[in-house]
Amino acid sequence: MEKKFSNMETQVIHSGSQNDLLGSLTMPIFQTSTFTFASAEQGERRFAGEEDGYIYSRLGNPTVKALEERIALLEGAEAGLAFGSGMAAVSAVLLALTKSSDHIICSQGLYGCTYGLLELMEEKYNITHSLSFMENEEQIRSLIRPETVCIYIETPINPTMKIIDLELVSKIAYEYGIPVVVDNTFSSPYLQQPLKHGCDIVLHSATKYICGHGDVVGGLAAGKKDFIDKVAKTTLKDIGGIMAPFDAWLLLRGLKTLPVRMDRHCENAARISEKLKSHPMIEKVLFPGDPEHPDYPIMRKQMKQGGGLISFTIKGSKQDAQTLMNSLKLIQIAVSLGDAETLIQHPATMTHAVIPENKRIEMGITDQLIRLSVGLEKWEDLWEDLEQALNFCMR
Ligand code: LCS
Repeated sequence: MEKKFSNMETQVIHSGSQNDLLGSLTMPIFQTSTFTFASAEQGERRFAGEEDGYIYSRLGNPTVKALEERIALLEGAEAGLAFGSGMAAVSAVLLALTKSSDHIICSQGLYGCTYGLLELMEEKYNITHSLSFMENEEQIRSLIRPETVCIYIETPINPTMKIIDLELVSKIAYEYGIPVVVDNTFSSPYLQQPLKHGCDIVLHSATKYICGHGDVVGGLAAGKKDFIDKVAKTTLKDIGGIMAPFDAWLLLRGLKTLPVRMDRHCENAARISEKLKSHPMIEKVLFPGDPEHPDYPIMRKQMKQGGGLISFTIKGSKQDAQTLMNSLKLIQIAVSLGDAETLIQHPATMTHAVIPENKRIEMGITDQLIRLSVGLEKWEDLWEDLEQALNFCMR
């Protein structure tokens, strides 16, 4: 039985297929690799697509399907799909959209491994890409070529926190019949629903806010049923980056508290951003929820709140950035984001180290840039830790 609700706080708990088996409150974990057929003929019908039903867990699994239905509803999409990692989702979607010698337009700033994938696609299949901040119509139009097959956006951009105007991009892309893919990892569907702004496909590293507890690596995609079915039957099924049932179960559990967690992440980040701005060791704070952030008006248009991530540059060198991180006592040094624990990382030497230095600098990722994923702790405790570390660096 499928239930639909209009408020996300209720949707994250009740929407999608409900399990009726034995009345269990939560979806069971269907920890099985394969499904038996009542007869050889039934197996034939299922493979031929003439009869609904499960076949083999790489082609579909009930626990995973419950998550796929839920992400589709949360993103306002026709269908959803789960993957073994965010990168499995990114690669399956990009490979489904492209063929050899095509061209992709991307945001000037991408997660390091997404950039690595684009380089790989160019090297192996001559699929080229152009990077742009997409600040106005001319900038976007000037990059569109006959062989351009998609526009791929991160917003907010990891880790520079620039915001791309989704309505502007999708309006132009629509004129040319080019699909717009949005990596919505930094916002989660609670803060931003790209399809409502005219975009076509939405992706997540579910490892982050969707999970929320730092214990799963997973990916999700959502969009039109035709496209999602195509990915399911090709670049997911045949490349094989599927999600395990237990991970889907953990993500369904994590999703239930997404709105509650996001409100706290956002509030904590806003408090910390204000405090950071007034510290003499800080050069610049990059936080989309700050009214002084240059993209604040676009953020207000398409996001519910500014998010839980803050990047900032310090006055000093790479060594000073590392000293600052090493001086923290509560905040932990780790990549990933969106967890209950506040995490700090140095993009130039960690998440974005694979990007050549000149390209990295063009994106705004300098040695002085530090990214903070603000967790769910009491914000005063977080600030106390940051302040003592910043003060230590100034000595
Ligand atoms: N997209 C974005 C925006 C990401 O930040 C990441 C991972 C991915 C896709 C890939 O997802 P994964 O395969 O790891 O689930 N971002 C990371 C980060 O910023 N720190 O560690 C991983």
